[in-house]
Amino acid sequence: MERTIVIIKPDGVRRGLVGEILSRFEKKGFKIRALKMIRLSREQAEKLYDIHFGKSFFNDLVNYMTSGPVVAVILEGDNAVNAVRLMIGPTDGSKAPPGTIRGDYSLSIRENVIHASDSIDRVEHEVSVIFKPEEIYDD
Ligand code: 3AN
Repeated sequence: MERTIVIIKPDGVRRGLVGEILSRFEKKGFKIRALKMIRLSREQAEKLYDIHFGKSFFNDLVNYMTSGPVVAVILEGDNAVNAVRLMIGPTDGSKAPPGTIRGDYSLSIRENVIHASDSIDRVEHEVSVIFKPEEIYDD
């Protein structure tokens, strides 16, 4: 069993999409192993997106990610990292296929509703930025 982390971004929370998005993951068969609403600090947002440090959109990305609460969730299931990336769709909502979360709910490359880790190494890093070990539940 593999785990991944998803973060419903400030636009997703503001627009009332939390229940809809969590419902998709639950119906797909993922188990929720941790879940919390949190306003990211600048430091957390910068760590989360450290691979984009220095890019033209980095500051705007951090400003946006700290602009309101997010909902962070650890999901567990077979092939979780790839399966969840397929469900969220490509980065640019205006190009994401219908049926994906971004394809159904976003027209933007920045305000694209949801983040999901893109590798097992990133899962470990991103989980450590947001969750304490005691906030994660096993069976
Ligand atoms: P993904 O979230 O699909 O893994 P990344 O990791 O390339 O995409 O980008 C991280 C976040 O940075 C995106 N979710 C988006 O909010 C923002 N972003 C990426 N590329 C751009 C861009 N060209 N202009 C503005 N924001 C961007």
